[in-house]
Amino acid sequence: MLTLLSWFLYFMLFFTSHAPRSSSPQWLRVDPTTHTAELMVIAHYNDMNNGYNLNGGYNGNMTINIPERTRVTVTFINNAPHQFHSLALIGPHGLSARRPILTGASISFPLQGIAPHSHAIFTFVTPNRPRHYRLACLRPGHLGYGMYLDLNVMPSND
Ligand SMILES: [Cu+2]
Repeated sequence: MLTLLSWFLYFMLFFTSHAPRSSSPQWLRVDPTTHTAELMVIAHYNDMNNGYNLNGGYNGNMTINIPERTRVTVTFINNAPHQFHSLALIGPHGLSARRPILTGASISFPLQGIAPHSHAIFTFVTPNRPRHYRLACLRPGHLGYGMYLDLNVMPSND
């Protein structure tokens, strides 16, 4: 009975993508000893928000927390059937960003995006103090349609 309950909770945690304000540790691996992290972000992960989502999140209803002073390697996958999508780290407000807010924190051509069923990898370093950001698709119109997650840089313990 307990096992059944565990499986149910596991299922809810990993496959329910429309929970409001969810934090998403399953997309992130952090190694505190080397100050590195690996983050996976999938555009059009499911049909939420008509596919204009990142890992199933949109309109900032999903939050990714990363420690300060960490080198983050982002693997971005476009799972959309037809649409180009992109990914960039931007500031926490507004819908008119056209470039990443930190050096290196986007795919090569964020306004253009990458083709369906392709991927891109980029790396950036989080600042040495807590900050609020968004991870967003910068294809024209997509940010305004809600294609962004919240990303918080958190204090580390050392
Ligand atoms: Cu997009």
